[in-house]
Amino acid sequence: MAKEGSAVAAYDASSIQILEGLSAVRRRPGMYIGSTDTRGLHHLINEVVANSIDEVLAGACTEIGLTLHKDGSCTVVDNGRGIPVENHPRYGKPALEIVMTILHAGSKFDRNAYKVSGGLHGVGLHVVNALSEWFDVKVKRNGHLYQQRYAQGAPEGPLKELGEAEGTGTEQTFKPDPTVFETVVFDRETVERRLKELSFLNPQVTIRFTDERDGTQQTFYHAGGITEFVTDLNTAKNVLFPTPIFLHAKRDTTDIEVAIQYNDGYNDTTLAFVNDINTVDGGTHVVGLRAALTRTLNDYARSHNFVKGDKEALTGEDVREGLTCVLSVKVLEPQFEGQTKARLGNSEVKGQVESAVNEKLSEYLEEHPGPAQTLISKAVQASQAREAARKARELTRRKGLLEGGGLPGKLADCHSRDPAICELFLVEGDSAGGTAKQGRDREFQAILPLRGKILNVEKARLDRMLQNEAIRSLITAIGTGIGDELDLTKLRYHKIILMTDADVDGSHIRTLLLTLFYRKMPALVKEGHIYIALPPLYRLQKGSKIVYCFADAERDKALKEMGQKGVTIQRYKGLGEMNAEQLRDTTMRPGHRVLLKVTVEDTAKAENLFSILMGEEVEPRRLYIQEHAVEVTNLDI
Ligand code: 0RA
Repeated sequence: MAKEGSAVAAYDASSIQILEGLSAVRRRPGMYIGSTDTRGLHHLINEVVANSIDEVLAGACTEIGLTLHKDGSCTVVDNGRGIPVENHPRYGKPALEIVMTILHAGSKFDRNAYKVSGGLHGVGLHVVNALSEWFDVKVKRNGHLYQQRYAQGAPEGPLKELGEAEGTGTEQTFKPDPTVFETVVFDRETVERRLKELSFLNPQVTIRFTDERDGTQQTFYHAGGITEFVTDLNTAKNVLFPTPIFLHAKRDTTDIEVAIQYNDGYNDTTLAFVNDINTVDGGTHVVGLRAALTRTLNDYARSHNFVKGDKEALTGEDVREGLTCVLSVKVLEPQFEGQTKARLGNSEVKGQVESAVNEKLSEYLEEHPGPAQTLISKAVQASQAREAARKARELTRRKGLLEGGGLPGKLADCHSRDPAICELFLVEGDSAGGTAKQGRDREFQAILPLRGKILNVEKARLDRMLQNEAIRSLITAIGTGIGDELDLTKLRYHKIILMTDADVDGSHIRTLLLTLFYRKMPALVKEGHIYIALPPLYRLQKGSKIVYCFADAERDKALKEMGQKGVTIQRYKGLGEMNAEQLRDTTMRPGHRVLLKVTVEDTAKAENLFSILMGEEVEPRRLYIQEHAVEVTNLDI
């Protein structure tokens, strides 16, 4: 389309600027979205949805819809004010095109003071646009419908006016570029979890989610906000008091909200958000919250004669036993740190959260003696158990020394003492353990067979956990210790590999181990030391040619290539069906094996499933098994 007058020069100049900006994003996508794996892919959705959430925060939007389409694209629609389409004076073209190609958080178009920035968050729609094969935007505004389409970030044509329309809103559809991303398949559960989370954090909005790939549809609306979030997290637990404690305060420009409830379990489930971003690695806000919790509960316990003197002081671990908590802070200029930018760095926030929670929580406790006494009694009990655990640990240490070397007798250790190259295989059962011992490379591969039941850590306290032999030998072999005392520098193997059968028992043991690592040794998961070995499902043989396959599709492909005739197929039901050589060549040998690195999300998923299947409430378990009947039977073939 021809432009007239002085706008021409501005248009050309800005077009060059835009193309340069786009190619910068496409050249180094990781700089903008962290990575091009599945995490980076889902970052695109977070970014687009965040823009609609900004309209919610501006009080201009009540509904958001998200649809995953069969062709791999994603639509986000909102009933906000619509991205402005008026000409931008400096660039001589519609504001929408500027938003889609240049501007990002920090621009004069900012609607939300609590912008998300700092590393990977709030990078702007132009980044999503640049990394999409195509991006289609529709805007309803000023009584008209407008539309524009982009390819790899560049406009395919000018903004078009398509006709009249009622109301206002924005509809964005984009298809991630397969030449940029390692995977372009959105994961329903990841999207679902994020939308559910956002609906708790923004109780004003209704979020509808449709996955056209499998026909599922869900609506998220939680008027109760983070209080309801905590109630939801405690669904499968026995709570100590029915209504979560809700605290809200402001310190300077920082807005602080906390919801707290205790259950009769032993774990700490604290989810922390900064400007709606889940800070899985914690940060200053979490440090402030913990300090306040410990201080306030100790003050209350002492002034109400639950404990005497400093000797009996409750520790942080004591007051967090059985805690379920959601902390949501809004920070004006958040600094996100760490590899995945999931930790808050602003030092001033620690004091702000600490002071707010100290004040509001002590007020609450004075006004609600019922819940106050219940939760203090729980912390006092925890403190007594901690003392018992300390004694049990001492005993374990002494016992370990008497057995010689301190390492468990079951462990077939490797020769090397360089943790960086050492690997520990956790193998289900003594028989597979024996095969693994023969098949390993003794130089750097150690084997620990796990016999019998691993204790259900969901229900057990530290002292009982340490009485379980399988868990004790596991912890001793790993070398770091557990809980607050975990010391990563003592890690004896940089790869800890779970090697279990591909059946229900195997998946049960895997879940138990993942829960143990997630709950008691989270640093091992976060630092990427936990792996799952993937044994083959099939062995195809024709004459002297042998092919191992790890999935049904792979088997079908291999069958075609080998010619169906004369091929014998062996289906492996467990590790025990392989001999040492086969196990080595398919599952243990670097370069030949397939290892899956376990992420925090994997463990969170396992953990949630675990609460449902192993917790004490019957109803959620029944519902889960009913809903997943098909999957459960598939697991057991
Ligand atoms: C800039 C200014 C205004 C709204 C928006 C951007 C806006 C952006 C997105 C992205 C997705 N949905 C959106 N909805 C609105 C305010 C415009 C005004 O004051 O009318």
